[in-house]
Formats: sequence, structure tokens, C-alpha cells
Amino acid sequence: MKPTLTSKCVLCGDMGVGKTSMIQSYKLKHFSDSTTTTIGAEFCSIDIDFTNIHYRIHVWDTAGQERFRCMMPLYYRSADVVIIVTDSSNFNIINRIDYWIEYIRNETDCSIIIAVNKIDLLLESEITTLNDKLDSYRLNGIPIELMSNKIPTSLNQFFKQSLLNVVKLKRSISTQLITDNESMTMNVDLNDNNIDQNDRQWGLLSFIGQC
Ligand SMILES: Nc1nc2c(ncn2[C@@H]2O[C@H](COP(=O)(O)OP(=O)(O)OP(=O)(O)O)[C@@H](O)[C@H]2O)c(=O)[nH]1
Ligand SMILES: [Mg+2]
Repeated sequence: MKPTLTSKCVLCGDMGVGKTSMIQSYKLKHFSDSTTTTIGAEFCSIDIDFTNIHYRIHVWDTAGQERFRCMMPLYYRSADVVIIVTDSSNFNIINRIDYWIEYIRNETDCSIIIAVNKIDLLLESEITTLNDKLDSYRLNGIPIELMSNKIPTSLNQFFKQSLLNVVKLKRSISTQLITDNESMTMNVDLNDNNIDQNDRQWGLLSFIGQC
């Protein structure tokens, strides 16, 4: 049985950028147009096997609607990784990446990764131009990936490579910091590492905030 490393991840970004679709398309292995806007936040876990370790990523999919913004710090504060999701087909939303980075940086120093979604709506030339524009984030050390929930290969690559790399990096740093008790950070769980079981784990925690 493989040891399990757990990590907490928060999905954030404006309304309609595809946060919920991202989780659903990845877990259910098919894209559906029938998502409804998220109220508060939804929870699920994602399991990824890599070499001899089983990674369990606890994901909070937060609402993009402004009226829920005041609850967001509840989720960000203890997160290992925050994924900022944005919409490549919407210029106004793309321009809000800086807003989101600053917003999260005010709450936490966790790792950030940016998912630029919906590239299926762009022409090849538009993808190239956008990719070049986003280099400034890469130069600042923030991983930024162009992807689409409608393109399974890009979705898989986002979770199994880009996100996993950030999780692994975060883990290796925290493991180095707590050298005298590695098991605290590794959070080894030998009893529960069945991926299929987790497909049934979709839970909904809705917090209708009194903001
Ligand atoms: N073309 C295209 N449409 C997408 C993609 N991802 C999501 N969508 C569509 O975008 C709309 C919004 O998706 P959601 O996943 O509900 O967006 P959200 O970010 O969770 O929105 P909130 O919960 O309101 O914050 C839906 O109609 C999805 O089908 C994508 O990669 N490509
Ligand atoms: Mg949603």
C-alpha cells in the first residue's frame, strides 16, 4: 500500500470562468455544459498516483460571485495551493489576474498557479499571442497554464503535471522545514487510497454567508 500525502487546494476566480467544470470534467472524465453557479463553496478530493506516492488533494471550489467574496479568506488561509482560474476568451477577465494575485497575497503566502481556461474558443494564433503575453507571470515564478475543460489532454496535464508539481514542491519545502517530525507534514494514511472510492466523495458544503 502506498503512503498518501494530503494537500489543500482552493480554486478561485471570477464567475463563469469554469472552476466547477474543471473539477467535474476531470473527475467524471467528460465535459458537461450543465453546471450551475456555485453558492459559497463546494468540496471534493482528487487522487493522483505518482511513482510510489498517492496524492490526495482536497479541493475547495469557491464561488466567483462577488457577494461571496467576504467568505473566501476562510478557505485561503490554510491552503497549500490556490489555483486562479481565468477565461482566455474574455479580455476583461484575463485582465483581472493581477487583481486575484494581489487579493490572495493579502490573505496567504501559499503557492499560486494560474489556469487560463477555455482555449478551445481561441484560434491557434490567438493562443500563441496570449501565451507570449503571459510570460511576465512565468518570469515572476508563477506557473501559468493554458488549458480547456473541453480538451481532456490539457485538463489531465493541468492536474497531473502542473498542479502536482506545485503540490510536490510545496511538500518538499514543508518537509525540509519540519525535519524532526516528517510524518507530521507527510500525513501518512495507509487505510484509504482508492481512487474510485473518491469519485463518490463529491460533497457539498454550502455556506450562504451573512456578509
Ligand atoms: N467553451 C468552454 N466552455 C467552458 C469551459 N469550461 C467551462 N465552460 C462553460 O462555462 C460556463 C461556466 O462554467 P462553471 O464551471 O460553472 O464556472 P464557475 O467558474 O464554476 O462559475 P461560478 O460557480 O459562478 O463561480 C459553463 O457554461 C461551462 O460549460 C471550457 O473549457 N470551454
Ligand atoms: Mg462554480
